[in-house]
Amino acid sequence: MKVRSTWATAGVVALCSCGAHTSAVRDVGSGAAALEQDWWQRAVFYEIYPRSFSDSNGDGIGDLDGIVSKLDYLKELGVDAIWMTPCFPSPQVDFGYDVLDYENIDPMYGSLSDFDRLVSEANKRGIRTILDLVVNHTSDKHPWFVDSRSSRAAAHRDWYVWRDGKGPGALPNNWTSIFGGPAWTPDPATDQYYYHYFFPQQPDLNWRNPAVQNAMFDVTRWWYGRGVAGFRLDAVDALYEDPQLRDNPVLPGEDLSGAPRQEHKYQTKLPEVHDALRALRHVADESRAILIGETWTDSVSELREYYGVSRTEMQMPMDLMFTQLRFSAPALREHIAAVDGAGGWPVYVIGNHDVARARDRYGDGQHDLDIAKVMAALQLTLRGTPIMYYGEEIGMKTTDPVRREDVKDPIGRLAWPKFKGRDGERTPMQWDASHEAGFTSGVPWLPVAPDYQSLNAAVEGRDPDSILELYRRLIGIRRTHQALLDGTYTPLAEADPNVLSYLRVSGDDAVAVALNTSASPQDVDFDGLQRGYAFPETLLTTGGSALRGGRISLAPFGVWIAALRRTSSAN
Ligand code: ISL
Ligand code: CA
Repeated sequence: MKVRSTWATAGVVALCSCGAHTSAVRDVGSGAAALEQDWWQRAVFYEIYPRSFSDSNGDGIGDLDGIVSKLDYLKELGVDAIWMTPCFPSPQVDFGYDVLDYENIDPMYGSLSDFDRLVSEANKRGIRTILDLVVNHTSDKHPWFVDSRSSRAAAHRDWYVWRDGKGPGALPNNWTSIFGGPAWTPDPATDQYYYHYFFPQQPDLNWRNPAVQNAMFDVTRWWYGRGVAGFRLDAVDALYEDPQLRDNPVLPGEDLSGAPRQEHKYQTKLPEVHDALRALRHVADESRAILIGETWTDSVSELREYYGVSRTEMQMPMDLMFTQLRFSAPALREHIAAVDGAGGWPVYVIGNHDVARARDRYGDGQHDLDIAKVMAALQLTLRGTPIMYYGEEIGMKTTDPVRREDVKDPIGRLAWPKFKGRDGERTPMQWDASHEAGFTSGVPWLPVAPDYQSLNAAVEGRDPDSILELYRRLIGIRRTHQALLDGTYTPLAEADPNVLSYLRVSGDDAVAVALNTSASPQDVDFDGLQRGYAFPETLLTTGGSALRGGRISLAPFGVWIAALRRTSSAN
């Protein structure tokens, strides 16, 4: 069934209000005009999970030299910045999110000199390096915690959150860890409990202690001095806890461990978080570095707060709500409008190392690859910075372990079979059809997905219709069209239930995008635009979508992107 809808007047309204939009857009935080956007606003970011990207020495674990060997691939893809999840020395209980030395590299990944080489090789290719700062907690093996637990009088005692139980054998309160079980672990040596929002091996730092703050600020300075362009700040909303230790409200249902669910009201999102972020930003500004936030928010207004009053907090709080959206034009349209209108520079994320792969999450089980292509086109043509996750560009699938004994992520072992953990989105990158997908010459730490012989970067690099080629073309188009870099975002045909369409405009440059989120062909009227911008020059289409007789005929899950020129009547 063909469905017809129209872009009619939307285009005209959009074009007329362009000036007003522009002034808002041009307030980009640094006070600079949009034409002088900061590098991170124009950049395409790419998240690397180092264990799973490329193994250079055959031990089955990806490493820094492996990443260096793939920089040309990333450059060719069009990546401007890589964010590496933690590669600091760590017992690896939470695969690096349990740090025991913030100023070194874990030997399994290489050495500091390998790191320096990585930064300089990346820089040679115009790629900046972002590290992941685990600010909320350390490993229980970190010398700070080892000292802290040694005695109540220890120098680092107050670097962590120690409390007495409420009575003999009773915990300080009802708080739970989001990884299951109580958030308090008793420590017989000093007869108190320590607090951990994550695993017991990840004790929370006490951010109310200025010594802790200064130590973390110094860590960031140390890496900025080594050429790091910024940090992704891990679990920022968990930095502070209620000093009165009030009990959390209990909710219906069960958490991962089968205990009653609770609202983590007194453990997260305390207002003090923003003081810490301003201080971290102050230090970042000394080195013109950027802060990216792992900001799991419940609303756009909450997301907005992370930019800070007068943009004094993070430049790039991630919109992770995007990963939870349904793949449907109305749901996407509504959310994008809210984020775009929130006043900060949007940061769109469709997948990461904590959630199922985008291909399966947005997919309907039948057209997953087509849907992944639509999501790629969307993420790379919106107003804002895209952060990709490795493997997304080749359409990798979530590959969960089949047996509990094969699970590596401790949450998966705990919550099996209800939740199989995060291994599924962390399987080795599929480079080619050779031994273990070209990831390692040895035995990979997590099995390579069984589809690697046909689903890999080498095969897709030779196929003009592959998702990898689509990503390359999209990034290329993004780079060469000012409208896609800094242009306003104007939704079109907002009542259309199946097609998400919008216009991006920057001065004389305009790009129109139409995305069919349905499994049937759709027709979109092109009339409205002709009064302001016309003469479409097709930049990219999928599935044979095309402009026919003034209408855009979109294939099922089709993508149509075109550059427009301003007509004389559009002044
Ligand atoms: O992973 C999640 C759900 O599956 C999230 O709740 C996640 O644990 C939380 O957002 C914090 O994530 C970050 O810190 C964790 C680490 O395990 C995650 O990998 C990291 O992204 C603890 O450091
Ligand atoms: Ca290795």
